Amino acid sequence: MKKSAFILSLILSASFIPFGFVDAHEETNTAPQYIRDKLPQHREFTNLTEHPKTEKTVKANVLNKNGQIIDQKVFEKTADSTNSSSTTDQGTQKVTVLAVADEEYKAAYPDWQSRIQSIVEKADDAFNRDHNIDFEVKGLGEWGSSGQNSEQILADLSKDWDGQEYDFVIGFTRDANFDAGGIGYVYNSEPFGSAISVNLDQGTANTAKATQHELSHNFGLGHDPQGSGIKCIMNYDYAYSVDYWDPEHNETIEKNKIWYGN
Ligand SMILES: [Ca+2]
Ligand SMILES: [Ca+2]
Ligand SMILES: [Ca+2]
Ligand SMILES: [Zn+2]
Repeated sequence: MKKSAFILSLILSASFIPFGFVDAHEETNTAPQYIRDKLPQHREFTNLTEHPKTEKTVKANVLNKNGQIIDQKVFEKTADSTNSSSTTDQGTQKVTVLAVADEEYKAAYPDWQSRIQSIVEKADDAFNRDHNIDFEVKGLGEWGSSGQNSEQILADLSKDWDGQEYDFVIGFTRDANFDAGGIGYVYNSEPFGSAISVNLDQGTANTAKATQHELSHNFGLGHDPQGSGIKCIMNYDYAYSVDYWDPEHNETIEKNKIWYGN
């Protein structure tokens, strides 16, 4: 079976209830859908060469595993080195992010806090530019990731960190069992709690691309068919090479962005 057909069959299958929280009231169309998103890993490990643009100065709470505030960190607004008109593309719709690193990620990077903040700030540049949505990292957390595969690790993040007052919870992992470039929930209506996704460490540049892809799923976007030639970050063929969406996906983001922020 083709990968696209396989994914579609998972979305459509009423019996595919991965972790018990997709309830049976399908006719209400409110249960979050689940996508088994095997966004492939990139061949290369590529880091950003410049610090990405932070659109607005933000103070983030640093949380321990129990959710208690143990520190605060300020991320100053930075200019966009690639765009001189740095105020024109600043998203006025502010959405909040809790960025969490798992134990393997933390062990690899003593600077994990600024590292994952940079990834989110790179991933949101296109959301600012094309949809006026600005992601703000308001929380930084630790996470003991566990699971046999990426689906279980996504569910583990949801179990540990959903229920906080953030629009998005984004996990960053180096867990050896995480068998994808990224994975996220595809919602068909506003999620009850936070929107959840997890991305593999592939260097900050590639991880930012995966993060933009998974955040897009959180807005209800599906995939473009591979081999279609449609250039969009939601097409596996281009997910690591473009930073924009095709017109249909742009429409979906505009329709659903009311789910998040103020
Ligand atoms: Ca940014
Ligand atoms: Ca931002
Ligand atoms: Ca782990
Ligand atoms: Zn995907």
